[in-house]
Amino acid sequence: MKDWKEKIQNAQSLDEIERIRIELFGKKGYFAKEFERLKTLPKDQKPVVAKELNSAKNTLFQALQQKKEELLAKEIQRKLQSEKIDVSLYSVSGYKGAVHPVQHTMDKIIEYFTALNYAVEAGPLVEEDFYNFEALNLPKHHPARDMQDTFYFQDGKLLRTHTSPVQIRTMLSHQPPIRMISPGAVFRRDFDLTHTPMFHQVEGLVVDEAGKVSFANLKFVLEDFLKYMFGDVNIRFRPSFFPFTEPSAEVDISCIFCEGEGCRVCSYTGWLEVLGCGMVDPNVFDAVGYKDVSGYAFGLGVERFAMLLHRIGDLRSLFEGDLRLLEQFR
Ligand code: 2NL
Repeated sequence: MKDWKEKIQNAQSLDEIERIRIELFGKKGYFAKEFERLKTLPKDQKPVVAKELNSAKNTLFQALQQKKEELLAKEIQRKLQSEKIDVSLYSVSGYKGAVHPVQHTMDKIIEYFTALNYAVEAGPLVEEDFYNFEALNLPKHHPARDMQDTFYFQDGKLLRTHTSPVQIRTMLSHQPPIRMISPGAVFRRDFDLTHTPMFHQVEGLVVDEAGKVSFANLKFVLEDFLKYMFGDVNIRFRPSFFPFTEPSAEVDISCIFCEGEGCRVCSYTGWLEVLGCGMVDPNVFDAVGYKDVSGYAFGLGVERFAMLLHRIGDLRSLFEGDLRLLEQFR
């Protein structure tokens, strides 16, 4: 009994414990033999020895169990130590991430306007006709709707064709003054060399009491913005038309590839069109219930800005996810 206890105490491994268990409690083990021997004893001795045997069996079984748990805990500690991984270590190889040129361009645009205290607003990609068209002075069956071929859902909802619905939603939930931009993805049924069905826009809107916001304010901000984006370029405003602004203008910068000399990129005009803008049409203010206000708005395509800034020749290369392009922007 004492020998067995010592043997258990001195066990070094779970394997050893298992061997002792078989020696003690196995079919041909110590206790099996002792209980067999019990049968040969005189009748009066049997109960006494049986009691001793049972008590020894219980004691040793508990000692074995305790030692087993002790060794198991040690084994777990040893495994935790040997399999420890330092997740804070730097990896030795592999690709570093990079900001995609479209996101990088959008970030730079957002940075300019947030510095001027413009709020950055977002809205749903799946829109309703009212916010995307109706409120923007684009009534149903108006030919101008064809300008932006739209993805429709069967229930009449649509993928927004511009981020203007974000401005409409903001005007409906806030009172002027408003000073905001809405960057985000937009969708049009258009896919060729210079168009992708998804692209990104940043639109801007400023509204205040009537007379407080002028075309001159708009011109100053956009000229300053374009110099921030493109450096020392010449800028011109050309009269244009949008259903949601009146008057409207398109904005050109002098070609950054030929500096206005004329090249393939600017179609030998010396100018690149980069923006649309204007004073918000009174019909838009009527649609959102604004009275006695004036405001300006503008919109731009982020992919076009990214291509000019990073001198990327083919629009589609922005969407292919080719690491050879992306690696150049690390
Ligand atoms: C372009 C032209 C533009 C706007 C977008 C706008 C929004 C509201 C009211 C009035 Cl809620 N206007 N947005 C105005 C002028 C031009 O975008 O060529 N974008 C690529």
